[in-house]
Amino acid sequence: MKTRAAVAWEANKPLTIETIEIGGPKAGEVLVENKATGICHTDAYTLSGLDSEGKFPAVLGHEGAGIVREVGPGVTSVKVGDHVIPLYTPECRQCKSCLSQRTNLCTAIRATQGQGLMPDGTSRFSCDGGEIFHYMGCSTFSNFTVLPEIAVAKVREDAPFDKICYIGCGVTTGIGAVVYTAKVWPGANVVVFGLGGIGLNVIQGARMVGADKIIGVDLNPAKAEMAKKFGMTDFVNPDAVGRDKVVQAIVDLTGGGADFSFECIGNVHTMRQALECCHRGWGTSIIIGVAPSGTEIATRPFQLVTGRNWRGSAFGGARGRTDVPKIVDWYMEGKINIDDLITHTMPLEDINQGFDLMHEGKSIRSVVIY
Ligand code: NAD
Ligand code: AHE
Ligand code: ZN
Repeated sequence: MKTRAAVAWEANKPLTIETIEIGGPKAGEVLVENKATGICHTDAYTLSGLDSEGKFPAVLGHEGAGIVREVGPGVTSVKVGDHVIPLYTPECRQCKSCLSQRTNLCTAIRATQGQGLMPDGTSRFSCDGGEIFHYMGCSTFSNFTVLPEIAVAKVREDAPFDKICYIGCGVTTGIGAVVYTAKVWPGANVVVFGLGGIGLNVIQGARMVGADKIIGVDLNPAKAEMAKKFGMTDFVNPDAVGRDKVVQAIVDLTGGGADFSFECIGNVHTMRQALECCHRGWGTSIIIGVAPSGTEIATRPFQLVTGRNWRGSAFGGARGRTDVPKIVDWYMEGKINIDDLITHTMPLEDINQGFDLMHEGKSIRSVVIY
């Protein structure tokens, strides 16, 4: 069948809207009609050409929500008409990682996903006979997409697509990093580097679990207002305190260092600051930001010898099929705020404006509505 999609033909070029071919679902797969998709900084990262797994041409997008329109042979966990959120971190419940209960990083289809292909090693997208790659197993910048059933979370049907699509990445990544990865305790001091679509969700997660000080760090002072609304208690502008004095400013504010810090930028220099502003003996820094391939992090090993912990978090440590429906419930019950973070909506034709707004620092989340 045919579908409308925004295609990334090559790195650093605007997406173009095309009518492309999409093959139907094979065994264990489903065809999903996307109703909405957010634009995450990771889409921009891959489009920039800095992603070692970035393949072109591709249909990008990994923050969607939609309806199952067709199921392939053997599909048992969802049916036609179900509302779903595509998962770039699937949950097969059978691989070593899923069974370990120690990680959300399911390995069932990771190898082919990283190559822009479905689990059988083929692409289902093509245009004028030429192959187009999938992206992060989701390709939500296409109106219709094909996914393995282990890569969709079935969600309640009264939840609005144009809001819950954000749970497909940003909301879950930020809140999950607090709740599932770091397990921030009530009364903890928390520092958040980067007050964008991810960092603001870390902030609301920290407030939700009862953190004491929630310190935000961003070069763009315009981000402070929204951050305060979501629970930020103190703001550090690196240009105001001096870029080499950010660590000291946080140590002073917290009376010795943060219990937890979260890097939500994707910059190896701020990753170092995020570690070094943590409290001696126990402070834990969580890397969420995705840094350009080829870059490396550095610190004095003494920082770790003296008890600071350096960790990372993908998709907030959430197990997609298990945890995503619960996060949708949190939203529907008013426990988390998504609406105010979606600052812009647009039709697919205007998707490049969403990228422009992100680069200009004018949006938190842009959502494309099909
Ligand atoms: P965003 O563009 O919305 O926000 C980034 C923020 O960082 C902006 O407010 C910007 O002003 C600020 N910033 C940039 N450079 C800075 C610096 N040197 N010092 C202080 N602030 C600075 O991006 P986002 O969608 O929130 O994504 C943030 C990062 O998280 C990206 O690297 C993205 O790829 C990554 N990410 C990771 C995961 C994961 O599972 N680990 C999931 C989603 C996104
Ligand atoms: N392909 C990139 C890695 C990008 C990356 O780290 N992705 C995160 C999700 S970002 C969502 O916005 C992730 O889940 N990582 C775990 C995984 O298995 O990919 C690169 O740099 O090579
Ligand atoms: Zn993302």
